[in-house]
Amino acid sequence: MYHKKLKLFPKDFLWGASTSAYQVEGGWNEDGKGPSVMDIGEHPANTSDFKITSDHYHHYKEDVALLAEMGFKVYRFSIAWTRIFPKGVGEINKKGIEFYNNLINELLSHNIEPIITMYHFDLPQALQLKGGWSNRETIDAFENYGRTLFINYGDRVKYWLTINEQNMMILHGSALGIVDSDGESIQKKLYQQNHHMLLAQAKVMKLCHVMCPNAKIGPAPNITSIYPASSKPEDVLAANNWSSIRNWLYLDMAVFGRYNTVAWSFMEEKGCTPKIEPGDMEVLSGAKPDFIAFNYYCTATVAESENAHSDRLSTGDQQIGLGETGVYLGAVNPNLPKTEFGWEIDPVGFRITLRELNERYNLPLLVTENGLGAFDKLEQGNVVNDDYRIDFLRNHIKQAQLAITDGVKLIGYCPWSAIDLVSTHQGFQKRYGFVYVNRDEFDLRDLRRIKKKSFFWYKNVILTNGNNL
Ligand code: BGP
Repeated sequence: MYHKKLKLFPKDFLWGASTSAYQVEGGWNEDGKGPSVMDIGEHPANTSDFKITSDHYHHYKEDVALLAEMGFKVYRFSIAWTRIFPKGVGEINKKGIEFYNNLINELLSHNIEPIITMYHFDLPQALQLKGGWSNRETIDAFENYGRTLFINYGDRVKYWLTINEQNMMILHGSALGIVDSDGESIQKKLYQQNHHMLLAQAKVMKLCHVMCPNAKIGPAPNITSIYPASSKPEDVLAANNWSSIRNWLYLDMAVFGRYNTVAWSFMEEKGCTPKIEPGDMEVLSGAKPDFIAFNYYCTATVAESENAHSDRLSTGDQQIGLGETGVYLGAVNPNLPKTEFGWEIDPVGFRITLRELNERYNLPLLVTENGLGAFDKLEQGNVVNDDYRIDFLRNHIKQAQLAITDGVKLIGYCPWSAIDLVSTHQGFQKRYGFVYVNRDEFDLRDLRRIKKKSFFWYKNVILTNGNNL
């Protein structure tokens, strides 16, 4: 739909950007922090580990000052569960509590509201050794951890996110360190873990509403519209299948407290329906999010699964789905360009996704990730000319404004990432930040912070409340 006049971004729009603890903090075993599955998981060859990353743990004041200089209204970061509870449960680590107290206070002193992700892939290794999310005790451990966060930070934090990209942990668990194969069908195990994570999420949402009545809490999955590869009804059906399994399984439960029917029939078909204990469905339907946060990188295009598709992709990750026999087959969208790392670029798909979420759930929406990973180059004179990133973000923000004009209740935009950090699978060379961190894959150099061209551009976007792109 074309609009003669665009609506403006709301006056209190939450401009900011995102990071996650294991990708940005470093200090992986300092001040009593315990190991997480990300700290000790395997890394693809030739990529950095997560031990030092951008060393934000020691640079947080300088980093917050840079975010403030850009005019951030919010900063989305995650708390490392293992800084608070080194073993996931048990004794609280005071130094961990102190670090996030300092970070939150530093942000507030610069008028930046914290948006906290409680759990971003980094499950405590001690819990993993006891079965991780397969063990129902992890649900209680998460609730206990959530309670501790609300007690310690609930007086100052207004926005909470439960679990980052639960759907990606289930669909790509092996890449995110949460799966260990011990003979049982991996898929069955994963959907049982999914059920437990959904319960854990419902419990902390409820707890948050009781303990912090002025705060808001929501889930943070990776959501994208799914296109059929052609107008063939079978392809449209495949897109519908994949959308239910990839997107709505997670959000229908968070919002409506019930399993999505197509996703459930998929689990039945695969023999991987979770065991539901008495009382579980009451817990799941007894909690409601205040908003939906979601990460958007690009859309997906799929065909009917029986068709051998010549453009079938050879690798799978958060954005690239390979396929599932009898359900869908990943396809290339010939209308979209790609990033240097092979992810399609689809700003219009961002508007479509925003509309779809709005129509389905009628809740405020918060974008918690969106961005371009690239091989940035530090040029002479401390300059990084990341015009490609500016183009990417500009085109997405334009579509966000169109979605707002369409009637979508979008409350904020936090692209990935505030500063450079280690990518989930592709090391430090895949950079996303507004701030360049001077290190390479293995040589830590001086970890100096350098403002990229996009830093100055985004500062002006925020200053003009999105009017000057
Ligand atoms: C999301 C994760 C982030 C981040 C981002 C970019 O799935 O929530 O943690 O890693 O993707 O992905 P990558 O680092 O693989 O480029």
